[in-house]
Amino acid sequence: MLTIYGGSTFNATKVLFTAEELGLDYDYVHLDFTSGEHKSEAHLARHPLGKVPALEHNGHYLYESASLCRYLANISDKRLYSAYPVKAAEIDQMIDMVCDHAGRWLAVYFYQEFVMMKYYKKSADEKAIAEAKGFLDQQLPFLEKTLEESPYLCGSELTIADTVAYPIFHACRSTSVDLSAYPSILRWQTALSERPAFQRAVAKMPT
Ligand SMILES: N[C@@H](CCC(=O)N[C@@H](CS)C(=O)NCC(=O)O)C(=O)O
Repeated sequence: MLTIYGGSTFNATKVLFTAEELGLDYDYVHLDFTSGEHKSEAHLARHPLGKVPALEHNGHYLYESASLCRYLANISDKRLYSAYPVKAAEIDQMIDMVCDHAGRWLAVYFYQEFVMMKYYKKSADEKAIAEAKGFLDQQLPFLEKTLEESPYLCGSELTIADTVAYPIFHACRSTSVDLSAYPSILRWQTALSERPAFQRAVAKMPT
């Protein structure tokens, strides 16, 4: 029995997208942040910090979105991942690279221009946005070059590097992040957004 606990956030989308691409049979439980469901005793037993996503599989609780995606691939004969240590390490390094660098700064845009405005009715902190833009200007050219050379982040096939990396790019479509200088990233973004598995994943989340 596999259950994914999520909320309306790009980190939960990563796990649903991966599960859908793998064709897994799972239940999805959507936690309502506004009523504090993620801080309930029941959810704190699944995630020590009361965050999403979290996963329950055969009585085991797991959390951290990229680790969850890797786990789902591992229980699916390593599909979207690799049985070869070097290839698996290349996929892992791309996940870390995107999450720790470009993804981190894209998340600043999402937080400042979407979460702050929608949930806290506050305007974006322009200094934080300028800092994020400065780092993205340094980091996005690497992703552009990678995607110029191959259709996906780790070569010719979709991997969990893509299913983990893409949701923050998708979330930032409603922000002022400007990707017009990066045609290969835009091509990758469109291709992933059109995947039926991605569309099924986002359809599970109330807006
Ligand atoms: N590194 C974690 C981040 C988890 C996280 O921060 N989740 C946010 C939503 S994107 C959350 O649950 N926030 C609610 C809270 O912290 O109260 C992951 O990738 O799963």
